[in-house]
Amino acid sequence: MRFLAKIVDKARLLNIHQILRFYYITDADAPLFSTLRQVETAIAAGATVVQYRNKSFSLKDMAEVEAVRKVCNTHNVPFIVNDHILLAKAVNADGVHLGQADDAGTLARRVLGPDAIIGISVSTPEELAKTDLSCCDYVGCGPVFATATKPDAHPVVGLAGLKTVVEKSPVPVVAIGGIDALNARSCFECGAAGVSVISCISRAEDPKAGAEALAKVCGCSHRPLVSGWNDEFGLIEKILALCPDSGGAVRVPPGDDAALLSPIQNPVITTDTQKEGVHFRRDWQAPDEIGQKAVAITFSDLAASYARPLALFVNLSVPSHMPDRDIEAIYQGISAGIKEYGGVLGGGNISSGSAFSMDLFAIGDGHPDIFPLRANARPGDGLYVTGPLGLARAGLDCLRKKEDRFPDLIRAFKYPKARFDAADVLASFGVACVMDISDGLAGDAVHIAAASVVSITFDSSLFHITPALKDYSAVCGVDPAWMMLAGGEDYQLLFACRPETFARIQSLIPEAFAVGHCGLFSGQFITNLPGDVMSYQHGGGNKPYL
Ligand code: TZP
Ligand code: MG
Repeated sequence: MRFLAKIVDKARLLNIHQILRFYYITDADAPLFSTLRQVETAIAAGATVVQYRNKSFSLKDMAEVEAVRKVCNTHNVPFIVNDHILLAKAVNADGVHLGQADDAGTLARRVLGPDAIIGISVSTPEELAKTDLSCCDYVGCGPVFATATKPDAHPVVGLAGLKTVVEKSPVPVVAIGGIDALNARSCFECGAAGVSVISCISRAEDPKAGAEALAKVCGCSHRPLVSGWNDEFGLIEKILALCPDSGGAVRVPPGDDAALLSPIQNPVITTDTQKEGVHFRRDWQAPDEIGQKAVAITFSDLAASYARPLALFVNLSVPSHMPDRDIEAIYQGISAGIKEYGGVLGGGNISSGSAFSMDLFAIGDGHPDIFPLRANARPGDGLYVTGPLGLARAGLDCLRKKEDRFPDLIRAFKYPKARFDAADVLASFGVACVMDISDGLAGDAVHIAAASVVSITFDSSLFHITPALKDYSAVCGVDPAWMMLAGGEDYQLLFACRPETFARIQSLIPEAFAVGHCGLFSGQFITNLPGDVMSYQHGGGNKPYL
């Protein structure tokens, strides 16, 4: 466990070093150059982080803050707010920078959460010694050189002062005060992780040239400015070009007010919602991975219902700062998912919203004879799964802990499969009790037990533990059986049938295995659940269930 903590710290440190390299701070009093243009210029030149600093901030400046945040988000540049923890919280900033006279870093951490970047100003080694850095990710040290931008700045600390602060500071140090392309290198030579600048861009005769010259010293490269999402119709056209041609069940392709489907014998309909921060995180999953997983998850319900996918409808809610290319990438993933499982994009909608979320609706063609139900388990049935469990949960934990030694587990979290192949086998044996496991074996088995009024007894000695989960559990000190019972998002099928039927099924689905059996209802849905197993909450770990 200690070893792991070290790896996590190192990952965070590396990341912070990269972020601090070219740190632009906005200048609310620049005579010729609006805050937004300053930020665009700095970002285009290659700035790695932007701080919104406005000593006379009032609510009338809110639109400006939002606009700066949007440009930063669109270009994946962390956005930090100076002084105001609550403003940082209100605009969902990536962090806050505090002075010695501002609220404490500990308060900022409590309000902004564990992922926020928190910086604090320190001018001298003595001040550093007095400062509580327990919640800080970096220190801003200066003024290193004389500056007219902050009239109340401390006396100049010089390169020697900077060097001492760097040596004594437990967190990376960014130099500030009077820095430009000519003297920035000397700050790096003192060990600074980055340089913070205002006037060498905001008040330069040629701000673009000033920003580009500094970027060069910082080793940052120019990035093309892109606009955020704004043209629904243009975007829809591009999206439709990415998706498989309509046809099949959809007689009128997307573009009209509604879709016209061919008649279907057994329409099966399912819906799912995917929300940023709850079901996915964009710093963990690329947009195409998010789209592809959303399709697999939605179609998994069709697989569990013995239905073939016919048409998928997707409503996207996207914040205005999200660039077109990310939305297109989401649809590339959606398209890949549809191509993998069949069906077509039947239509959808894009609207702007405060957060990124997707609502998906899928229409499938059901099996002519069987619609499996959770209520069809019988006492004496065995309880089985179609493949490995616990991998996605372990993968999620790896992403949370920035643990990169288990790529197979991370892949299991990012790319779950809808088990149509296994569903075909179960249907061919007439298995009548099936569901897909999204919330973890323990939580989902309760649904079967409750609907069928049976008591389920797990038998963890029967669990198949994959080598990857075994390794992960040994390294991280977790119980693999717990991961399999409590972990969610594997999207294997959970089913109940007679043991002799399972023996035949297993010859066709070799990775399937027994997890327990169903008995007469004894007053408890699960007879032997370890006390600490809880049901899986997407995005939130686990919560006590029942
Ligand atoms: N804190 C110490 S010096 C300073 C701040 C905010 C001003 C930096 O501005 P410039 O124009 O880069 O010297
Ligand atoms: Mg301050």
